[in-house]
Amino acid sequence: MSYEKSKDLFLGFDLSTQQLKIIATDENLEHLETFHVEFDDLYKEKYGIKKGVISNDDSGEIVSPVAMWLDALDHIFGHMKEKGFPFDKVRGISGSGQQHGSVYWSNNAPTLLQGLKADSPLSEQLKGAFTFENSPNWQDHSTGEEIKTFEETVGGSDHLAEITGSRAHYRFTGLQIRKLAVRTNPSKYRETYRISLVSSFMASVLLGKITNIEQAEACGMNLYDIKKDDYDEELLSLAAGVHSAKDGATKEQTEAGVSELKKKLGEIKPITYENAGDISQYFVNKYGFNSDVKIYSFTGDNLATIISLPLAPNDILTSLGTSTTVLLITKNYIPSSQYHLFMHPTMPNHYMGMICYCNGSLAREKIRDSVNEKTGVKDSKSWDKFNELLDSSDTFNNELGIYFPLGEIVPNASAQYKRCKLDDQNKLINVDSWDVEEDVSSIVESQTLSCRLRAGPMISSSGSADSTPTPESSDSRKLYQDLHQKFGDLYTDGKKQTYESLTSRPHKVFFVGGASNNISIIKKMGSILGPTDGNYKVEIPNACALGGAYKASWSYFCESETKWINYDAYINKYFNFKELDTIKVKDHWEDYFTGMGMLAKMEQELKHD
Ligand code: ADP
Ligand code: XUL
Repeated sequence: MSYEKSKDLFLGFDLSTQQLKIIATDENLEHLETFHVEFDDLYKEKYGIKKGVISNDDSGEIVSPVAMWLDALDHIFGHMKEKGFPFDKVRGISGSGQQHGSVYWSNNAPTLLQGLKADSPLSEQLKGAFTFENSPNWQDHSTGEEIKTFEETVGGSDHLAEITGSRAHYRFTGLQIRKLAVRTNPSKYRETYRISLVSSFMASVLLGKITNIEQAEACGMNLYDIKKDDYDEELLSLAAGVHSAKDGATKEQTEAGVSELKKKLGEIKPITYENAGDISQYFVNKYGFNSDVKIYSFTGDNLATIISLPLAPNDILTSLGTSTTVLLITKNYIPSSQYHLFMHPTMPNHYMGMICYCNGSLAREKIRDSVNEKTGVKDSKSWDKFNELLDSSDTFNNELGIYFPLGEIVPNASAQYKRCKLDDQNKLINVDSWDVEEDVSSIVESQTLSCRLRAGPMISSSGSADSTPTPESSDSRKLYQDLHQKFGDLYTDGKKQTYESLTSRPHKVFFVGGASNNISIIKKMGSILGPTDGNYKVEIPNACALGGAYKASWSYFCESETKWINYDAYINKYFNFKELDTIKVKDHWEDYFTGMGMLAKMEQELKHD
């Protein structure tokens, strides 16, 4: 790789569960080279990990060794140096970390970080810098008790979501902190000087000083009041184990415990392009960075993914991996216990909605397998027959199925199948089974309609004070009235759907992930979601690292201009649009109003555990 033509380089980090990745981009957002370290390849024995983590099946505890991340950082920079990487051209660094994980610094950390010497590895010099040697991982399931405590205390999951953007989840940092502070190691918790998230931990190491948690990432803790732009004191008291009712703490103990935890977490400053400082001399001396390389705040991996694309408000990114994750940008703060809202990492007053489904590709594979078996397709993994059937199913035929081979998160329901037809009186009739061929279109339709029902409130203009209302067209008014006549009021996850939420269309829809290679599937999905400005398929194998590099170069650009440049304007200017594949789709948005009504009603009849 030759860097001769590049003037300025930017590095984007991705510290994920199984690897550390770094992408180098130039001043034109050109992606130049990727470097990575697989943790299992190098550290299986040294740290006793498997797939990057140490798991305890009995307790559900899953952690990652912090020292391993330090080793990985030295290793990857060492490898880049061996390959002659021009560190002296790097101007800025940002990146992302797996969300929710936390790192616990000791009192010695500031001195140790400041005094790092180039002649020995980070992990050795920072041995005494942590109170806990492991970081709770996002896959951890050991905090069931804390979920109950958090939700009960604030009056339920929906109320917790109102405050923090999400209901309580095992992996969320506040719950993990409470587990350590109350159940597993109160004295080490008390000894802890500062707490970082995985993202701010990596930024801190690069800076040689502990830096703040970034505001968008802070929303993954169940501690931060998004509307107030500040910590919620009652939730902090829970995390610190000093809640009056739950922990029997006196007023003084609560106040002291809350203020102690606030100090440990540090202040959360509003989203900014401003740097957090210059790179530590350790990296200057050891690898040849210039002393004035700027370190910009690191964010969460999903948050970094949305900034790797020219995503504007009301655009949807549909990630069709093993599970389906829908990320969207919205101005509307409409929280729900069924999905997550985070602040947007580069657009003030915007949010990222994240809907995580459990039943995605695997549920579709089951239908594919049945179709292949029934029709005698030899290659059982072939999608050809499935696609042929999907392509020939043109519009909605008043039949819909729900396919949950695994328990589902959205909506919260146990593993089950449900198939319904709509009769002439618009009544739902349960059907035990139908030809498996029917399931092909039905599964793609119901998965997409679920997303449309949930994205609707977030992309509609009704929830936002300063956006222009959707022009009320007589067509959409009529569609809404017909729907209402058939089904009455519709509710999704306990919230009433409105005219705006049911009739708002997304702006653009982007498809990524394994199943986005299946054009028949994404065409069907696109035709139902009905974006006004097109459907696109994108290959972004290193999205979160790339998002980090773009964030670094955008921040550097804003700093050099000494003013805020809108992130989407910046990305649009430099983004290589050739990387987007436009998918031509027949628009069936209107035909699926009845489908929305059916799905909303069917979801209300689902079984729960
Ligand atoms: P991960 O969640 O591990 O990142 P990927 O993004 O690689 O996964 O997606 C894997 C899933 O993509 C598989 O479960 C598979 O069903 C689905 N997939 C891959 N290719 C196709 C295809 N041509 N048609 C439909 N599904 C596909
Ligand atoms: C998001 C989450 C995961 C991790 C993966 O809430 O827990 O997507 O961020 O690294």
